[in-house]
Amino acid sequence: MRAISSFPDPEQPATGRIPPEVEVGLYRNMLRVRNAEETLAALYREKEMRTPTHFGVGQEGVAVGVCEALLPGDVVYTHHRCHTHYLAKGGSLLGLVAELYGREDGCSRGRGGSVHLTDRSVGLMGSSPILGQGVALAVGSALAFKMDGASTVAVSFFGEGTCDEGVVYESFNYASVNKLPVLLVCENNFYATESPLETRQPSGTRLCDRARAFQISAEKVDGNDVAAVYEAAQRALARIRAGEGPQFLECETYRWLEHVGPMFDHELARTYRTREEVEAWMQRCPVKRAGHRLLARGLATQAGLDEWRREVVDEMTAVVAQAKASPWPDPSTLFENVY
Ligand SMILES: Cc1ncc(C[n+]2csc(CCOP(=O)(O)OP(=O)(O)O)c2C)c(N)n1
Ligand SMILES: [Mg+2]
Repeated sequence: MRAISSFPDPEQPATGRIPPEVEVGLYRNMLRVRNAEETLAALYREKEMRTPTHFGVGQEGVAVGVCEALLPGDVVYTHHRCHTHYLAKGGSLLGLVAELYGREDGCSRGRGGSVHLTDRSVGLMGSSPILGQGVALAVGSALAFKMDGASTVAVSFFGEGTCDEGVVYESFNYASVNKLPVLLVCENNFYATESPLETRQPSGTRLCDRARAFQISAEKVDGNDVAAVYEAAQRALARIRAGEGPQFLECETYRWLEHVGPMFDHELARTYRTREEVEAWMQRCPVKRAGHRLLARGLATQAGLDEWRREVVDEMTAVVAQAKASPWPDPSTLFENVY
């Protein structure tokens, strides 16, 4: 099990001292994101959603942990696996669901689909399926913030496969030389489409060392431990806001579903990774782990966790009905906002 043998190897585990209200918020946000994506994945099989969809089920700890540490005015750029980041940054559930159904109430008014979520009102500046683009754009935003003397931070979420793109290193270099306020968050889920990390990078490669080569300080964290991600993001953001320039976080995590689409790989008899490996990572479920910690800290009861679950299910049920009732975009507006 390739992706298991290298895990876990965080540089700093969670301290266990997160304020209770934050710990509860991290759990409830992850639960909401998980339920939204699992519901969408189930509905996707009805073939009413026609957009190619990359689910982030299993990776919620990264989006929620980082976004919880941000200030509302901070901005986020992401790539194709973007639902988690949109919701974690405060995006509208209806905006997400209606976008996947191609409706006018979608955050991109039904024109973008799953890989083009954008919502300036919550600082989700853009999602792009072009790997590396979200890194360059975040660095550009960070340059603007620095020139304006603002304390705002730009965040880029990208996969470890995106670290194989040249533009990423041009962006790292520029951000470092100019000490730009950008947080570079690499979600290392060990695969790019169906290609494992070890077949793409020389053995022993450490992604953090790539950032350090540009004098960017870097930290590796257990991405399935939302508290550890939150604390690492807080440390990195404090350094950025102190003027120390870009920071890199490598968050090790794992995607449960196929690369694009709602199925498990084993349902399609895919062989690029084993069912045992997927199931071993499902045992490390970030949502369950956070729930166990709440119980252990006495911050929730099992009945309380069940009640929160019912709340997110009810919210999602209502939003799906609303999205399906939302109007289609008027064809006469097809060329609006096209540049
Ligand atoms: C510039 C570019 N090259 C190739 C692709 C095709 N592509 C889409 S997703 C993907 C894998 C991305 O892997 P990673 O960055 O690790 O993100 P993950 O899908 O694992 O979240 C590839 C190669 C693309 N979209 N853009
Ligand atoms: Mg990947």
